[in-house]
Formats: sequence, structure tokens, C-alpha cells
Amino acid sequence: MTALPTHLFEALDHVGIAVTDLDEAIAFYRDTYGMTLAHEETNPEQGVREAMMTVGDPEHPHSHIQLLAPLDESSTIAKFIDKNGPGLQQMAVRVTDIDAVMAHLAAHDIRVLYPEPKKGTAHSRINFVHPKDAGGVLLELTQPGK
Ligand code: V0V
Repeated sequence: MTALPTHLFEALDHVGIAVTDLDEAIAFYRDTYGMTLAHEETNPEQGVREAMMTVGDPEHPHSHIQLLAPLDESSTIAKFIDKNGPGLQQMAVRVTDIDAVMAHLAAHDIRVLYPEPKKGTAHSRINFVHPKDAGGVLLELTQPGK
């Protein structure tokens, strides 16, 4: 297999945690770890209310923890919590060109979930590598919005 050119993966962007109550989780990460709330959004297509907590200096953010609460029982997050309980649900890498990454993975028969990227947090474009093709890890690809 030809490896993905290194410039396409920029950084570990965030780790996603499935939670039952978003406000409670925000308060826990803020009051326990001193993390700051960078962004909060409802994404009906993904079935989530989500919050990005900055790890470290909010003036110079490098990475985040994303808290994901289900919008309703049909949400993938509700299904995840029913099966596993709350906890680590996904890891997200920031990419410079999501279309190029998707084309590369398709060429190596690695499944991504959507034929085209969908809308993610803060106008990012996102897709996911299926955990069954990635050693049991749901890997999100995220290309930041302009
Ligand atoms: C399921 N599996 C997982 C997993 N979810 N493995 C690792 N990590 C996860 N998060 C395994 C599960 O144990 C099963 O293995 C198998 O995959 C099928 O699982 P399932 O429970 O039947 O669930 P499915 O197939 O209905 O759904 C799984 C997928 C689903 C991954 C397809 O969760 C999905 O569409 N996820 C992508 C969208 C998403 O997660 N959105 C919320 C975040 P066995 O039992 O067969 O061995 S939104 C977001 O991140 C945003 C907005 C953003 O960052 O901007």
C-alpha cells in the first residue's frame, strides 16, 4: 500500500467523548481540568449537541476535547452510549485536503462513511473511516472551515 503523503494529515484535532448531558460534561471539564469552552453547536444531521473544550492556553489552542451529546434516541451517540456507556467515541485528525484523503483511502479499499464530506463543527468538512477498517477506531477526518 502507498502511504498517505504526510502533508495531508496536519495534526490530531480533537478526541470525541460521548456524554449523556452536555451541560454537566462542560461543567466537569471546566471545573475539574480548567479547560475552556471554545465553541458549542447543534448539528441535526449528525444528531448531536457538541461542545469543543480547549486543552491548554485558549489564546493559542492546539487541540480540543469534543463533548458529544445525543439529540434524540436515533442519534449515533445514543446508540453508542446504549451499547458502551459514555466514553471515548472517536479520534479526529485535521486534514489539509479531505477530498484527496478520501480518494487515497478509496484507492486502498478503506471505507469512509459518506461519499461526500458532510458539515462538521464550525463549518468544517468531515468524514469518518469505518472502525471496522481501522482497528476498531472511529477516525474522523476534519478539514477546518475557511
Ligand atoms: C460502532 N463501532 C465502533 C464505534 N461505533 N467502534 C469503535 N468506535 C465507535 N465509535 C463498532 C461496533 O462495536 C460494532 O462492532 C460495529 O462498529 C457496528 O456498530 P453498530 O453499533 O451496529 O453501529 P452502526 O454500524 O449503526 O454505526 C457505527 C458507525 C456510526 C461508526 C457507522 O456510529 C456512525 O455513522 N458514526 C459516524 C458519525 C458520528 O459518529 N457522528 C457523531 C459525531 P461489532 O459489534 O460488529 O464488532 S459528530 C462530529 O464528530 C462532528 C459534528 C464534528 O466533529 O464536527
